[in-house]
Amino acid sequence: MTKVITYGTFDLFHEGHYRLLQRAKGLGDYLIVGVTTEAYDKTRGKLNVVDSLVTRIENIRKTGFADEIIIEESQGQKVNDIRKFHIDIFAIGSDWIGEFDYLKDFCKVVYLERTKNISSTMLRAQNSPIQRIGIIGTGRIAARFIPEARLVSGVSTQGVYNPHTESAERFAERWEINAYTTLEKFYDEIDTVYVASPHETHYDYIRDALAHGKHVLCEKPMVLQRGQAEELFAYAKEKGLILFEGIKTAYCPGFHKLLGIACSGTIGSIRNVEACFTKLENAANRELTDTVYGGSFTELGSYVMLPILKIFGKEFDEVRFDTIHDEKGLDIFTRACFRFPTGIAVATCGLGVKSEGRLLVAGTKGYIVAEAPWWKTSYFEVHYEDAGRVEKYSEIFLGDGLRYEISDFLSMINGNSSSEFKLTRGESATMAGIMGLFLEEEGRL
Ligand code: C2G
Repeated sequence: MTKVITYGTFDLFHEGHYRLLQRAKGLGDYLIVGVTTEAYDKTRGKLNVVDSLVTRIENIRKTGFADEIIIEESQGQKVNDIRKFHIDIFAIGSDWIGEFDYLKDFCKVVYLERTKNISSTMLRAQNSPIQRIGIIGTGRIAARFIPEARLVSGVSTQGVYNPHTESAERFAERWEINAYTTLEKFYDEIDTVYVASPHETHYDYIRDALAHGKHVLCEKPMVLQRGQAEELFAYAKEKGLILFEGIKTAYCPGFHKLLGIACSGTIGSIRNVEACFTKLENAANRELTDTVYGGSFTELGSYVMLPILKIFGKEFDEVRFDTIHDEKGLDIFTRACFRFPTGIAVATCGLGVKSEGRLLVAGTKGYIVAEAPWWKTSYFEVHYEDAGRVEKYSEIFLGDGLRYEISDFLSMINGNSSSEFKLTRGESATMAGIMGLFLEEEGRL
């Protein structure tokens, strides 16, 4: 008898899950299905799981494919299960390719092709809240998005659009999703859009997606002019759709803890914020070759402006830019100095100059410091005049951290506005306005 085992959350049970179980069963004579507990999903960073364990087990049972259903409670359990149940084959969807190769020492490992198309007929029939996401753009950030989206229950990455057939197909093949080279077909088969194309194309893509009735999650910087941001937010509102700027730091739990403490009065009244983020970029990359929309401020400015606006608000009295240019005239190091009614702030970013990336929030009683990579906040300290008194805080930050914004975006689509405060429309528009001022000063707008 050939014994097969597979594992999963199987939340919001859909045809991808059904087909996976069907083929896993087909590999042998006896199928064991391991279903993850809520606690295990939490530790492995799976967000937004909707169905209870009981419902998820019941859905698997109803397929008739499982001969036995077990509970997966912890990391490392798979090896023990394989030994305990004398398993011959471990099967899992191909979105996990390579990840479970370590089990080859214990049994055969089979990756079954993931189901690309979650059909709208099926979703409608089940009244399912699954959002099929279509990605616009095939760059590095788009590739980072997919594994993160996989860990948010309730979204399924359906495909990618790029007008260049070869790029679209190469990307789609790598991630086992559909390739679209026309927007009509793309919009037909998806519910929401993730815009991950070059900055200057965002405005047109967002407008078009909203016009087609799609919610939009757009990579930062959403747009580079205040007027464009305001117009798009108004248009989204008029259409009853969510338009959401993806600055991952704004949605990660550690950054929230830091803001909460900063605003709690522990360090007194805040008078100064300094945020720095530098990343030495390859000279051949778009960021350093696009002399109109490239450069350090458009690339990293959103991250360094974020804590400043969150702490001092949107109303600054003055902003001044100091910039170091390369021979092409592109800013490789930029410092934006702000004056607010109650304090001052400096936002520093660089693609061609390396500096110490740190976030410092100084108050009348003490200061908070978070070292690089503070934009993926997982640790920070609170210091006081008494150097011996240091409070240390840590918080979870999983993977690339995009899952947090995807999860909040999904909640907003589902009518829950409790995370709207994390990055308000006004804050997004203010950032676009500052980008616009900078580009004007540089003579690029
Ligand atoms: N699946 C699929 N096609 C889809 C979606 C999912 O074939 N469109 C597969 C997954 O690859 C997985 C199974 O369905 O094999 C269950 O998917 P999830 O519920 O998302 O669970 P997952 O997070 O993949 O569980 O121990 C847990 C496992 O390691 C992974």
